Amino acid sequence: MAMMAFLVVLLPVLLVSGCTQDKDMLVDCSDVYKSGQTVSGIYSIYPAGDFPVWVYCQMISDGKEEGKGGWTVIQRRMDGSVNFYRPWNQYKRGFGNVEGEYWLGLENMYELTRNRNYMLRVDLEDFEGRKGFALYSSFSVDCETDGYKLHISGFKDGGAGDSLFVHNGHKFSTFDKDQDSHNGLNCAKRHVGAFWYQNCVYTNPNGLYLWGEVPIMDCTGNFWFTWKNNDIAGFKSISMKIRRVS
Ligand SMILES: [Ca+2]
Repeated sequence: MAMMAFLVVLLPVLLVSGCTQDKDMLVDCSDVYKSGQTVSGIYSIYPAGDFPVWVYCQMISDGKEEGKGGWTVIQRRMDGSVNFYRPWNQYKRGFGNVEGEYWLGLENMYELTRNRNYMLRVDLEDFEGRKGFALYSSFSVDCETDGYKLHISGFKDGGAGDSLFVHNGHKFSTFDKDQDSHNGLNCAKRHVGAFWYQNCVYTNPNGLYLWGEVPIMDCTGNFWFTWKNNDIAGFKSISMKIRRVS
């Protein structure tokens, strides 16, 4: 029952008529963490200040500066339970299950990052249990009319290398909205995913989940090129999370 309840939680929930909004509304997991919630789990946040959005907050406080505070998980793959080959409107609004695999939605990412500074961390784990990550000191997403263009900078290596640099400055593409810079190809269709494709891809976090199998067509899994090349059986888990920088 609990899982069913969370299947629809990414949709905006109407506030009860007559209720006033809390002026200390929690915008993201950084706020949730600061409010005293230091256990990782599902919380509601207010990216645009009006409607609540359920999200998984990863609370890391291992003492290292890069790990401190509450991270808002914006993308997560972990078991292949959710289909990520979806059209534009779903990538815009978000989909999935916040207890497991989900995409927070481009509009939410835009609302969060439009007036605030965020860092981005991408965590990867392969099917042999090896882990790596990539850290970026700055992350933001433009508005829809600008194609939800990606902006990242300040890479710091956590063993995975920088596979996002080729995607920096590019618009988001889905199979039904080709905004990539490859004139002869629909990168989302070719790589069976949706991403800030350039010409086309160094990483494909929203590609096929392969359960450790080598893909039938190369470069269609959820790979991260600078750690392992495109032909591998994708990653067991890959997640993208952001944390506010004051
Ligand atoms: Ca194209």
